[in-house]
Amino acid sequence: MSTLEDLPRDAEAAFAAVDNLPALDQAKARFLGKTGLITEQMKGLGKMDAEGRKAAGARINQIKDQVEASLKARREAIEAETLRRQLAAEALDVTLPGRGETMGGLHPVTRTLARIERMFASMGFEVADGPEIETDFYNFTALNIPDNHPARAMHDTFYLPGGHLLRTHTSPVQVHYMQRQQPPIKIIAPGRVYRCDSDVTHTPMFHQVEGLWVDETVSFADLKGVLADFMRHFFERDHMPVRFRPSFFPFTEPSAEMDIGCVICGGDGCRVCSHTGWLEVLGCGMVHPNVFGHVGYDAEKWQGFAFGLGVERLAMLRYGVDDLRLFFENDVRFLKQFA
Ligand code: 2NL
Repeated sequence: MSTLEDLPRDAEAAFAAVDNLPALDQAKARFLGKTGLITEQMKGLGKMDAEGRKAAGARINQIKDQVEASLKARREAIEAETLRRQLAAEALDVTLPGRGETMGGLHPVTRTLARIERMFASMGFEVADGPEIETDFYNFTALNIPDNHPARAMHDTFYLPGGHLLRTHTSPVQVHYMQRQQPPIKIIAPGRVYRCDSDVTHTPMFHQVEGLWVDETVSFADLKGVLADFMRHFFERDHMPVRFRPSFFPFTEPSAEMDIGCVICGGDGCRVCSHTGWLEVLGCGMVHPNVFGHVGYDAEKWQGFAFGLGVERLAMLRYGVDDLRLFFENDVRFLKQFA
């Protein structure tokens, strides 16, 4: 048990032994608390006579002041040290070199879309757009696609509640346009389209550009000229073999598929062209009279051609990308090669 005169030294030693505020508070309680050593000394005063009590009381108060002073000094030292440590831990070296910025770039599909739009714009086509959520009429009926056509089947089309669907091609944009505007018209409709189909060569969302030129004398010869010119410019070739094979679409008659000489092997035959020397690049044809009927055009007066092409497919051929899925993974190591 410490005597009164030992208390200042004992307290100072106890305060010096701790290095944080909660531990300091505990040490303080041992000396200055309700059951602490100083308070203990105060209680002893009751047993003294008046004279002794006055002297001893004064001495205890002096000692208490000393203990409180050393407590205050220690508290300030701990607070200063805590602040110093925090500042040291949070220190920033503003002279270190910065992390630097890397320049972003347009997605290869976006670049290909822009290139296609620019080329058709230079041939006098206006760019049209419209909603991705459509009705059965605009996506199918107006395009002469009969009720029982397999393209309407559940497995191809994403149906939404309330009789709506996600457009499976951008033709509905052209149907809306024809309803609003009498010929002559010369438009392309680029955009996202959706099909309930997903494997190595199909993604549920992809990009399409459709085109439509309607006037009094637009012919299949115009179709061939416009599309062959487009492919030559798109692939930057002076010489580009093209051919048109008969095909079928409900919305065109006659219909054709267009092939170009393989841009990978130059026509010699390779994996990309399945050793045929040819690449299928789009579908096209003369607009079916029933389509004109659905939008209120006089099919006796107007004729025109239409086509539809897949943007990812053209991007793959132009950039030599062999896997469609790379366009949708958005791996920066892939994307930065197009910056
Ligand atoms: C393909 C085939 C094609 C059309 C799309 C079209 C649009 C209207 C009227 C008539 Cl409004 N036709 N579009 C015509 C022929 C083919 O796309 O294989 N696309 C990837």
